[in-house]
Amino acid sequence: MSTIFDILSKKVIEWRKDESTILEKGGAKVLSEVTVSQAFGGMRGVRSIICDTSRVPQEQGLIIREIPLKNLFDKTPEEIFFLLLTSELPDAAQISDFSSEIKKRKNVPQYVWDVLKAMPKDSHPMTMLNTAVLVLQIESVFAHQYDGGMRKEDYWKATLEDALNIVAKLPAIAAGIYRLRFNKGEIIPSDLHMDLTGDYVHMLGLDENKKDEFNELMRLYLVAHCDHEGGNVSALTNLTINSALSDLYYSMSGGFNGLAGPLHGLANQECLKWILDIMKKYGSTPTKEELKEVVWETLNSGKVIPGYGHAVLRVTDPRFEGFLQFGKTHFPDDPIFLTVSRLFEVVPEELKKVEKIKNPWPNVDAASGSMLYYYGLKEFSYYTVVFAVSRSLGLTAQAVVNRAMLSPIIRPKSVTTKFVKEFIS
Ligand code: CMX
Repeated sequence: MSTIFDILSKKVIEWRKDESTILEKGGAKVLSEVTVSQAFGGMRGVRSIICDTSRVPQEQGLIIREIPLKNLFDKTPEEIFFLLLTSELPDAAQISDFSSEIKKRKNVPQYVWDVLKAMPKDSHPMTMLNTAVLVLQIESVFAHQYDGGMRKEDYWKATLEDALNIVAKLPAIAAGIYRLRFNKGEIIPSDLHMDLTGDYVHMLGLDENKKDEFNELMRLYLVAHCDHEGGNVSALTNLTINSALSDLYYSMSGGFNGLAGPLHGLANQECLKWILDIMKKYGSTPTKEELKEVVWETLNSGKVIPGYGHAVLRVTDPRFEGFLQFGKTHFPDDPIFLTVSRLFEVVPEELKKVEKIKNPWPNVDAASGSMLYYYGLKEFSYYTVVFAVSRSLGLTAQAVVNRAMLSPIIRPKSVTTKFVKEFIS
């Protein structure tokens, strides 16, 4: 039976051939031009990165290896990881083999727990996660083999080793952080027989009540956040660091630091906080009129409406739609969920009135936090960690693919403001 290494070995040959042909035929074609506004404006819309794991058309949202996310909502994180890496969904034998490959790599060394336990008690859970990943760098197969003089053609194999190890260990690390940081008692050891979702839920150790439903939510959560093309902050950071031949532990820790920002992955924490504050102010689920009032209060105080807007999307995020549907199915009358749904009826119409906002529609973070809250995961500073566990699938897969394609160091050119002044005159 093929292992993931055998499957990718064949794919890599095809992919490299494909790239040679593209460069031969069209290497000189212009893919994008950069205006002065784009250079000052965070390079928005500049097409200058190749990412094959997923794409995000602005009118559709996430498409993973040419399959729209909404057609993948019933998959497991393992299946999605296989898809991201290989471009194909696994058959029964392949997923069984791939899942075993992950299961045998779950063990987290004791020194990781020692470092986490030594951190300040009020450390942000994302700081703990990024530290744990960085501390694990000593395990990097890539770093060791690179020191031993590995051939460039084989870089991807060592990167895949690191990728599998990181993805396998992250649920245990993330769950351990939850228990340490929020005084939940002893760290619960990983069950080597469980899949990624089941084991993560098991190690979080939340109330047994509705465990199956929570398991189902976590599976959806880990699938929905897995990847979002190559230009977002965490992906670009990860790829840039990785392109210096820093190993995946260095680059993932860096990418996660970006994910920790309030305009990126931290928005789910901010969003739920905002919703709970609103509910506190109005006593329960506010009316549409009250929500309108809050939206303008927030905007007029110079703050963003968390969970709304997107740098790329111009429609409702399909990930938001997935969570909305989950809430409607499992807890339609929950007051927090009702507030989330009602905000969806109110916010876009109000944001449309603000000319500068390009996308008034909700992104994934507008709903995801409220789902976790419902099942008893109430510490919202932890939510970005769950996001990171999921995003590790895409970040690691992107790095493996880039190494397979022998991608060079990322090094765009910067110019000074003085240069631009002279250039435009
Ligand atoms: N509320 C208020 N103002 C908003 C807004 C929102 N939800 N979304 C955009 N704007 C503002 C921007 O801050 C910007 O204002 P300035 O020119 O004064 O700086 C202006 O509208 C134009 O922004 P844009 O081109 O529409 O959006 P950007 O690509 O610059 O930013 C994003 C995208 C996500 C950072 C922004 O929409 C935002 O801050 N949203 C709220 C935070 C959030 O939900 N982030 C999660 C994104 C998903 C993720 O990456 O995880």
